[in-house]
Amino acid sequence: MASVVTVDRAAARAANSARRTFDTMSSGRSAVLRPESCTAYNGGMRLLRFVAALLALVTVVTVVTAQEQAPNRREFTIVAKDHQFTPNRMDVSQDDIVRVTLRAEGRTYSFAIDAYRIVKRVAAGETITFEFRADQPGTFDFYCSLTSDPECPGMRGTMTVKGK
Ligand SMILES: [Cu+2]
Repeated sequence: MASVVTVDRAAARAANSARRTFDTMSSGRSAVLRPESCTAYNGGMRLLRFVAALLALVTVVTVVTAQEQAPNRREFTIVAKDHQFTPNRMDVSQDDIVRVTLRAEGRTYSFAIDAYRIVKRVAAGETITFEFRADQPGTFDFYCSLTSDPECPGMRGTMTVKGK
């Protein structure tokens, strides 16, 4: 009889121990009974959640950064003819990449924007393309900087760069 009691007590202790382990595991949201690896399992889940949160944060930061870094591209085709630019307006936003295709008809013209240090010459009948970043907000004249014709100073257009 004595040995049976001992076995019963041992069994009861084991059952109590298992119940405590189960209670501990059940107190969390995921009641998974894995007595031997309980601590390691919880630690693993915590690490996984941390890594997932970190990945989400990195993704958000990457998307925001990409949006800030990818500039808009704006294209304009301008014809210089009879001492006029057509069209004679360019409306862009700050930091846009502005690509200008400029064609000269009848004679040689140029296209200059002082504040942007731009002077481009295009020979009669030819087409040039250039681009620049509109990094300065404001309103700027573009004009023909050649001095061979008296009409040149009056050949003007306007570029408006809307600030961020
Ligand atoms: Cu001119």
